[in-house]
Amino acid sequence: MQLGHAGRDDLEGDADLAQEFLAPRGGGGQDDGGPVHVDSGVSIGGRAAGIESRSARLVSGLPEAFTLEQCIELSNSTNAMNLHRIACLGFLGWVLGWPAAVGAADRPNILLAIADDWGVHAGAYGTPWVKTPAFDRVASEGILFTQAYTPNAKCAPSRACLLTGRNPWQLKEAANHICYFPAEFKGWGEALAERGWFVGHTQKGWGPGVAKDAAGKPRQMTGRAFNARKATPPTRAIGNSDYAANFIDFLEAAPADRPWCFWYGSLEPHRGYEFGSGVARGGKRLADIDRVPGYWPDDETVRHDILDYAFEVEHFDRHLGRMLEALEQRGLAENTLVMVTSDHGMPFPRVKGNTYNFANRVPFAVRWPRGIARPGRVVEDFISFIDVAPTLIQLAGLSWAETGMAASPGRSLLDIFQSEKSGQVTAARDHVLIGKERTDIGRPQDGGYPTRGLVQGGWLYLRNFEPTRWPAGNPETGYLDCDGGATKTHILAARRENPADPHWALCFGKRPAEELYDLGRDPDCLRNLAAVAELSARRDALASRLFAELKAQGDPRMLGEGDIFDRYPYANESQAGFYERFMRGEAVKAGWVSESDFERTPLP
Ligand SMILES: [Ca+2]
Repeated sequence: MQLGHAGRDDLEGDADLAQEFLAPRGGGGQDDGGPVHVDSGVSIGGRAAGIESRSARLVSGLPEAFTLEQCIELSNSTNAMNLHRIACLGFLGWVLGWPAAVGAADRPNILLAIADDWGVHAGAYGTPWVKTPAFDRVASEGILFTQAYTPNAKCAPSRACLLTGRNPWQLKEAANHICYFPAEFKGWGEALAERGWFVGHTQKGWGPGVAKDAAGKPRQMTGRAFNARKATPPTRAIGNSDYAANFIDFLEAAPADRPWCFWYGSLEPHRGYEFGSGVARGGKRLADIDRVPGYWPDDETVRHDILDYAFEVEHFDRHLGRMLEALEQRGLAENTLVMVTSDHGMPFPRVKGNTYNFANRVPFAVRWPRGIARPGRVVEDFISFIDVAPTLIQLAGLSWAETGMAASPGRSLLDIFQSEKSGQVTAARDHVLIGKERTDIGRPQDGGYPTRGLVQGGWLYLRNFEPTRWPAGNPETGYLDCDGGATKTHILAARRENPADPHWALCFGKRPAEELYDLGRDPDCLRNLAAVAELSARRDALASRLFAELKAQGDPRMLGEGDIFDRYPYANESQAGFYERFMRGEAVKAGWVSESDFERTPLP
């Protein structure tokens, strides 16, 4: 069959754009050129061995990680009292501005592995059709989070939230995909480098988009690039970067007397895929798939597409496994924080670029032998990408003020690392905010599809601010807000046969201003309950909380100034104004969708 993706092939003739904007495999992200409800099978392995010694090291290494209340509580406890006293003295010293007792050698190194477009599919989450031994190992030797979210399910804005600790509506231009990143927002990669950390990355850092400082110089948001090592890829659709070898080059270059931070930004499982590779090369079977989400047809084409995605996830995981080995061989595993996640859900219709359960929820596991109490825990707290920056800044022994980073509404995860509890550790972490603006072009005047949402208590509430617009982009311009691929091609073809096709309506059709889903009964978010009278009080309570928090965070959408997000320029000038240019007959290129994605006439 004709493969839907045009990504890599089209990009080859346009290397600069490929590098800078479309994050192809084997190319680089911007920096080079410059969320469970676990559906099944989560195993909770209790591993209590070595807790005491770990606690001791943790306490001596990170006194500032305790709150004052914790210190009082801890110093009253009889367990390891002296150690806690030391910790609390350290904390008080930190509060009072005493010189930090933590030497550079005591700070953990940081390895952040971020896959591109990987949903919550891993052995540790009970997924039977993908093998992720490295991720599962990080989880079993650390903490597996079941309710981790990105605030925005598209590459550039998601990564912007991860780096800055701010929500997309607090990031001006950086709320949008392919933007000019505002010089005023610093990320932790830059903050750590300024404080003497050795910071580097391989492949995709922040992006796609353009990030320059106030003087016009390209920014190194994830440090220096390490991309020299190449390897033969397992399919023709996977890039040739040897991520793990690049990490080893980074380790060799890292000065022994400085802590380091490495960003492993794989280009998998971003599209395109080699159709059928999951079966042909990965040894998978279509019957391995336990469940196809209700918004896609369950047939061979879609199952192949899912397994091809799985095969690419495994490529990411293999390199992660080699990186874990490299840490062990160098005696670095004990004091390295390994954090593994993805920028958002899979690159399939109604997932990437959307605001549903499987769009914003991401895989998330953290290992740090010296700093995580009772490893092997599964934690159900709601955490967000905006919590990562406060976590890493605290681990680095820095105060937020001295980083020069704009204020973050996120909360450091250190309390969860240090707790011995599983399940819900911190009661206040009971919800997350999500939202989007322009996650791609393809609508008149380069308009976005503005949405805000709240996940709490098993419910997802969404407010769509421009419901007359097309969520996945206009049909006549190829639904550009949805990457081309076998499942997309398949669903679009089905609507041409049957205009009432339910999958098309769910994935590409217009949506009402309000949506409400019962995530426990309906994790696929198929039945919108916003108009159910019996649920109106719940709906309104969720909306009130959402809007109150957004207002407190200065969201322009709450202040009647939301249109500003549509006015920010699209950073790829060759594609800006795509809708108008295409409609007047100009041959505008869009390598991430297929020719057949373009409807011949506008749809009502
Ligand atoms: Ca991505």
